[in-house]
Amino acid sequence: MRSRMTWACGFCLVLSACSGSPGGSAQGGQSSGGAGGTGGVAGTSTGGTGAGATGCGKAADDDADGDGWTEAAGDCDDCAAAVHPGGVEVCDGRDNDCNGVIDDGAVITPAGGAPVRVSTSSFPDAAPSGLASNGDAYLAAYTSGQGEHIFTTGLLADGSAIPPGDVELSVGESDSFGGPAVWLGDRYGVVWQDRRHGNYEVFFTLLNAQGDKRIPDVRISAADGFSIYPSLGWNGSELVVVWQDERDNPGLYNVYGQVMDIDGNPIGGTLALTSDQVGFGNEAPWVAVGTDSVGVVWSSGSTDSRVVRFQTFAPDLTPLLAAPIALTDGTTNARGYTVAWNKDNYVVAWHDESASPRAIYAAVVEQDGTITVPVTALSNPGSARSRNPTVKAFGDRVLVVYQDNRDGNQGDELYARMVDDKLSPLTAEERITFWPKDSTYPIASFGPGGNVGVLYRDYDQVSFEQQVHFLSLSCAMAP
Ligand SMILES: [Ca+2]
Ligand SMILES: [Ca+2]
Ligand SMILES: [Ca+2]
Ligand SMILES: [Ca+2]
Repeated sequence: MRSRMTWACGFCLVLSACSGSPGGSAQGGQSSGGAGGTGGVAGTSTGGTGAGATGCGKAADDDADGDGWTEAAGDCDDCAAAVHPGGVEVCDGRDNDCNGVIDDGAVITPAGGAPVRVSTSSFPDAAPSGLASNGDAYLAAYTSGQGEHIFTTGLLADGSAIPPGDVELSVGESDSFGGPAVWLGDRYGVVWQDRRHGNYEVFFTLLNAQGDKRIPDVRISAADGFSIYPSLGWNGSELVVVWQDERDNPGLYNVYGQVMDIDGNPIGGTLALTSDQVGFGNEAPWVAVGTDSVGVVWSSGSTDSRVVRFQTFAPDLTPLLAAPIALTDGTTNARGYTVAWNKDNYVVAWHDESASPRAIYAAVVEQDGTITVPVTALSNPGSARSRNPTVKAFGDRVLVVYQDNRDGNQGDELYARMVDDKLSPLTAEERITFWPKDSTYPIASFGPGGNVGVLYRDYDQVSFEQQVHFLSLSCAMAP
């Protein structure tokens, strides 16, 4: 028999009735390499899995994508021929001219199409965990049946499934919960947790665009107690996985991390990223990869009081700051946090369930820990509340998508807004879902044509089951 965790902050990411979610893990797929599509070069997608099979971007003096520029000469993405100094900026989720800004000046608006149901299994509920793109299509990952199974599926730009559709990622009925997916230039990487070994461990594998596993599952953690809530980052040559781990102290968590090569081979040991345990310990980390650093956000605290903590690390996960930064003061219930790298600094965002207003909040933090933009409300829910932000960074601005119940439409709807790199609004808050009942847990990814795909949970309008759906925000260059 399966057993299901019910303690304080168990798998609230898929159990909407549970209000104690630390949240971060419900927002997979924010590939921290920046643009979701940073590759997709023809001919590099069928490589093997041995060392050196990455296909592009391995040597600074190679011109792997054949665009005439090496990394050393300034090619900021040697996996994409449409990206190089002097390139023409087009809507593609990439920084074509290597000025540090993705899709300069482009306007992102709702595409207008109806949401597409993604989860097709027979389970009466499903929750999104990851969304990434190779520039031509998406890979979606989701958990079905509250941990019964994890599936992945390829999606076209409009959200329609690429045959064969759902492919099971999990192994048997092993209490499996999905995590983020990231495009690695010629393949997808995905992380998740399951308890095939008795208690939860973190796993990784590589998938092709159809969701087929290309290597056996890689076990990332091997420790007493639960290892859960993995997040995944990619810096163009190395992966970093972070998760919360119970190995040091039963019932109390620390954040752990592991650097890996593109094939899932460990580089260095598994490292504890936190040590000071308060309340439940350190939970539900989220990672983003910066130019010369790795940014990790997590929380510590108790059921109704949480501190959002942030720390930067060197690429080998050596701490860069003497101590983590506290972004909230512990008097409120801050949750649902995430982090993205925005050209020069980190944007950390979360929601607060007891602040006034109960809004989406964010701060801008430099690699050296300097907070250059203090905590700022990104939404204005009035007496309602906003939750679970997902952010996509463009370099000079940030798109934030979140859920909010201000409209009274039987629960939450998704909203989107663009803010600048100082967190000042560039657009109004715009509602992007309209079906009755809750629309929740958005995960955004750059996708084909620079559109921003959003994977989220909504009620199927026939069965009224909570299923994973997809909608698209379209990119248009300014005239
Ligand atoms: Ca090149
Ligand atoms: Ca290039
Ligand atoms: Ca640019
Ligand atoms: Ca572009």
